[in-house]
Amino acid sequence: MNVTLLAGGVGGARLAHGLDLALGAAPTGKPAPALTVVVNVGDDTELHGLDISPDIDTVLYTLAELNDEERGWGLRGESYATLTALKDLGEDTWFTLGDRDLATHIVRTARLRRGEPLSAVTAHLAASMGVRPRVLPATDDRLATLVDTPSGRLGFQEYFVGRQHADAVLGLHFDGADAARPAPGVLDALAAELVVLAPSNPFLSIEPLLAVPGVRQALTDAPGRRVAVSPIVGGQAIKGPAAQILESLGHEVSALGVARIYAGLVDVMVIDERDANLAGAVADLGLTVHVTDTIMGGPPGRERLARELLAFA
Ligand code: FO1
Repeated sequence: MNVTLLAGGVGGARLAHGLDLALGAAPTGKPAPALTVVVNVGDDTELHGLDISPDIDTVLYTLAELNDEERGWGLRGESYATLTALKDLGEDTWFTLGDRDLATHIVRTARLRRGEPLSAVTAHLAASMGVRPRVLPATDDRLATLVDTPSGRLGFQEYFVGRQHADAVLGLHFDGADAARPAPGVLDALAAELVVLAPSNPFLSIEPLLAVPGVRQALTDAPGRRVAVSPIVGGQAIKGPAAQILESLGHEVSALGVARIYAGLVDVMVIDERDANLAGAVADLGLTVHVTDTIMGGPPGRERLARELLAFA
């Protein structure tokens, strides 16, 4: 079975891990089940001269079981000697980069400068970490999410980490998207038997993927089952600013609000059991509704949710 997950950061990484665990190794003589994770690059940034792809790294570290589970991003058991030294040299250190995480950014930057596309660099990093699924950036081209706020247009990480996503979001701009091309393999991956939209932020994580020309159309025309998992549970975001952004952009802050955004792009909407009362209204949008516990927690919870999704293929 071929499965493709469209993912942002932490929520996407956790579901990718669950799908990897659930798909497991191929039984002898059977073709290997293939998981492709297409990852948002709108959060990518450059700091200290290094190219940083936070969502790709969150997905890689989580699949390699090297991630810091509590924070959701970065590596477990990190040290920060380099960041402290950078601070002593007068650098801005608002973006926390651990010593071992920095090695990832150094390798990425060096290879990009040698002319390798981000997809090839990501494949190299994934192989080095023993990651089994194929992890693809949405595009090898530059695509930067810019956030319009009452204080003006902000770069994504300035909004998200620098200002702790405290500003009201008036709109989003995906700079470079018009000229971006899907990375090799992305459009083919959307022809999988199952395409899952992770419980990632619909505006900050999924929209920038769909903004790459051809991707939204390929998802609309996808021949397999298309399933989205709501990142809103009980009117609140599982993590991050999804609830505030839904509200400021005029959407209902609920799994129904998310379903309205995804109607036409997916066949099945997975909502949390705490939102069971919304199932009828979601079904009225023409979607099949699956009600379950969507809070994944640790690996067993991720694998359980993933198995329920695989049943839709
Ligand atoms: N998120 C934070 O909230 N604070 C940080 O200092 C931070 C550093 C960081 C470093 C490397 C990395 O791969 C991710 C990092 N993140 C940090 C997470 C990241 O900014 C966001 O979670 C994503 O961009 C949103 O999906």
